[in-house]
Amino acid sequence: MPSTILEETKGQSGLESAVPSDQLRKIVEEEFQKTPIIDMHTHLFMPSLGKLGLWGIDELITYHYLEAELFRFSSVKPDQYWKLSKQQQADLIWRTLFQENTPVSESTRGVIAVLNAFGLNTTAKDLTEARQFFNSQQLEPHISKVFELAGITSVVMTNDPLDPQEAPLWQNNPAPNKQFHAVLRLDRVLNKWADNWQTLANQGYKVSADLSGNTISEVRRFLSEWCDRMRPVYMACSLPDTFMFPEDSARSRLIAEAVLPTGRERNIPLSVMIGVRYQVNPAIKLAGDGVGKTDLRAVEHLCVQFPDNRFLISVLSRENQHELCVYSRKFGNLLPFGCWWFLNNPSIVEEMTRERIEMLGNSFIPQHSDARVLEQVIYKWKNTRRTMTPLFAETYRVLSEDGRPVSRAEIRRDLDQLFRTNFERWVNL
Ligand code: FIX
Ligand code: ZN
Repeated sequence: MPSTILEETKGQSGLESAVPSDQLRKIVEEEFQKTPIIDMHTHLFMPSLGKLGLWGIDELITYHYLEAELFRFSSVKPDQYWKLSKQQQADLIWRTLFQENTPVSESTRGVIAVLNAFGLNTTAKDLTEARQFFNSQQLEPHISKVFELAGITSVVMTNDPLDPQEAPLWQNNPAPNKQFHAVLRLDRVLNKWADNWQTLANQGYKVSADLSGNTISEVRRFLSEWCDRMRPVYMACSLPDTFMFPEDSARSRLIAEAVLPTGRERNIPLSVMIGVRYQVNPAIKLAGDGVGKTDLRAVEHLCVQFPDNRFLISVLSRENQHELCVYSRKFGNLLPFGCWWFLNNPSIVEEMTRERIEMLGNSFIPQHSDARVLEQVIYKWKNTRRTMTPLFAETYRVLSEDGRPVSRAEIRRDLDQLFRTNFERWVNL
C-alpha cells in the first residue's frame, strides 16, 4: 500500500505535443467531460435497498436545501408545511421558488438544469408534465441514463447500520451493484452513544452505556461484522463544530479503541466531516443544521497518534479551509476532499480548489456531490465541471508561462487522478 498518494503516478508522464495556451480551456473541457468520475460521498442507495433511494421530481423539489429557501420566501410556517403531502409540498415550493420568484440560487438553478437535461419545460405552471415523465421511468435504466448525463461511473453511498429501515435490508443480503459502493456510517454510534448503545445490544452485542466490560471488543465485533456485510470502502462520521480529539468522551474512546483499530485491521480509511452545528432550527428538520468553525487540532492529534490509519477529511466552515490545507501538507495520511454542503457554491468552490492546487498540487479530491436525490448528480457535476474547468486551464496556462507546457495526456491523467485514482488508491478500490 503506497504511504502517500503521489508515489504511484510518477511513471505516467512523458510529453506528447504541448497544448497551446489558447487551447487549454477547450482541451480541459473536453477531457473533463470524459473523466470517469467516482462520486465519493452521496446519500444515494443502490436499487436493492428499495425505497431508501430517492428520485423523481417531488423528491428533487422537496430537497432540504430548497425547504430552507422556501421558509425565506413563504409565509407558510414549518408546522403547516409538514402537514402537507409530499406532492403538496413540492407544488408549494415550485410555485414559491420557481414561479413567484426567479430561481437564481444554486439549489433552484440545479432543478432547472435537471429538467432541461431531460427536455422538460423549465417554466411550466405546475409539475404535471415532470411527474408524468419521472413516473414513466424504470429505475435501473433511469440510473444508467442519469449517471451518463452526470458523467460519473459510480457513487459512494452512506449506509447506517443502526437505521431502523436500512439495517434489516442489509441483514437480508441485498444484491450488490458495482455502480454503488457502501460506506459504514457511524454518526449514531459515535455522536449519540448514550441513545444508541441499546440498539447494538438488541443486535446481540454485549455493550454498556459506560463502555465497561467487553464493550470495546464488542463494538469492534459489531464493526467487523458490518464490514463483512457491507464491504464498505471507508467508515465515516460527521462531527460537530465542537469536536475535539482526544477528549473525555465515549466518542473519543470508541474512535481510538474500536474504529481506528478496525480500520487498520481491515485497511480501510476513516472519513470525518467536521463542523456541523446540528439542528440550530429543529422546526425545519434536515434543513435545520448549521455550520461552525472548528478547532482542527483534533485532526492534528488524530493524524499524529494514528500514523497507520488513513483519513478522508472534509470541514464545513469556510474559515477552516486554509488550516486543512496546511495540515494536509504535514500529514501523508490525510486526504482532504470535497466542497461540502454550504461550501458547494461556485464562488467558494473556486476559492477552495485554487488554494488546494496551490498548496497540495493534485494530491486531494476536489469534489463530491452529496446528492440525496438521484438526478441531483446531473447538476452538481455540471456545476463542478463549469466552475473548475477555467480554474484548471488557468493553472496550466501559468505553468506553461513559467516554462513547462503540458500535453493532453497529462491533463487527462491529472483529472483522472483528482476525480478517480486518488480516491481508488486511498480506499484500495
Ligand atoms: O453529514 C452529511 O453527510 C451531510 O452531507 C448531510 O447530513 C447533509 O444533510 C447534506 O445533505 C449535505 O449536503
Ligand atoms: Zn453527506
